[in-house]
Amino acid sequence: MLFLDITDTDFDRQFSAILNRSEETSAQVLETVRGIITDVRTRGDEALIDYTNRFDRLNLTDAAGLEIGRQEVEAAVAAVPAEDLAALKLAVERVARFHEKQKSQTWLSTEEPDILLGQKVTPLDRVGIYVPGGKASYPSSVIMNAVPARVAGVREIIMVCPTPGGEINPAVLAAAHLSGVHRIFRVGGAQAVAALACGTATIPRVDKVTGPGNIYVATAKQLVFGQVGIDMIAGPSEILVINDGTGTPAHIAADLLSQAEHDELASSILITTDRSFGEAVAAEVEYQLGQLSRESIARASWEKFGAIIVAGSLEEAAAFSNRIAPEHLELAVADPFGLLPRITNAGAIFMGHWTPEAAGDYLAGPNHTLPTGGTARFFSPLSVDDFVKKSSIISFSEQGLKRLGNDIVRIAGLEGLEAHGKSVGIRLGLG
Ligand code: HSO
Ligand code: ZN
Repeated sequence: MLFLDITDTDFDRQFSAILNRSEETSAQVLETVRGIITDVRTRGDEALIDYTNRFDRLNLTDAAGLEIGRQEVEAAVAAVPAEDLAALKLAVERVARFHEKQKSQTWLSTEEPDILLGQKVTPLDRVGIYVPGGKASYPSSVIMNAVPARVAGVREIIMVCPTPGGEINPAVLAAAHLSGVHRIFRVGGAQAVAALACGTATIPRVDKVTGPGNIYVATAKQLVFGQVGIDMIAGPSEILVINDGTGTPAHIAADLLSQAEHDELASSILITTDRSFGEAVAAEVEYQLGQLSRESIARASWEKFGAIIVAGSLEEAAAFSNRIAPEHLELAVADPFGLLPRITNAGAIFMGHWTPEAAGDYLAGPNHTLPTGGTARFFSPLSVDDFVKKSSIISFSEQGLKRLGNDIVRIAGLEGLEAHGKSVGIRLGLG
């Protein structure tokens, strides 16, 4: 962990290791993924069965086995303890309610005579949600991807999830069921992304692929982008906490560790105006690390990509945070709403001492799919907007075309595009 003063002369150099921590896509990974995509495109289900049997140690013999049927889903739902199911249900309801507010409407403007202009909003027809298998198979990620798609009005939501050794977390299937996922397939990796992008006899082609995944999945999404839509490419998790010396060091330490436990590459940073508060948090992190079941992941992350920084003022802290553009930003200060206007780059902002980041991960309502790696400078959280597209609407009456026709012809002339001009002229008798 780095303990730095923001005025240290080599602050930027010391800090650069934290900023440049994402995984590089090696040429090897790129080549492997390219090969898998080509294979799925040409051999379809047969390729899917081969890869799934090989990577997930299954014995599928025909493509029908790729789908997780209704009965299996219902059995999983029944296997989830009632209180867990109730918590997932609450999350689904709250996330749905929040995302309802994001819906944009089709509109038509009549502010000019003779001309109607507008925008038609249409849900994507079919989307594919990638859900990782194994340890990082999170029900909350199913909810955060499927619910906005459902709220947007997507007709068919397909989920793909690898089942290593045939195992799948029943809570993931329950979350899919509660969120409105229509079909689920037991495939993962680049082959699953390829199947969603190209379609096979069994897995229908989708319009957009969303959801987190490992480097193979992320690379596959990048390679199929253009053929289908994708959401953002999620990098390792990040949290940045701004503190003014108020609050409880043990609480802040717990929040820092909640991100560190995700991944050895996760980064947790505290910037405080109070050096002794920073020192107390450092001691607390050490103490709490020893009590975590995922200690080795959290410790690796904290040691390499953890930092405590002492700033001269909250203004300085906010400016630093804007430079990092963190995925999660906690304003653990006495007056978080007073500080908020200074914040310009952050995926999600958690206000005050009683809003731990984990609330947003699970059920506050906003999406937990957030821009990472400084991309909060220009990306937004996953939202209903990611599951709709917009068409422009233009409607002129004869009067309208008469009013603007000459200028259309004039601009067509500037571009040397005579046929454009004539398409107007022929209507208006301009010769
Ligand atoms: N914090 C993660 C999302 C997550 N947390 C899922 C727990 N489960 C996104 O950065
Ligand atoms: Zn999390």
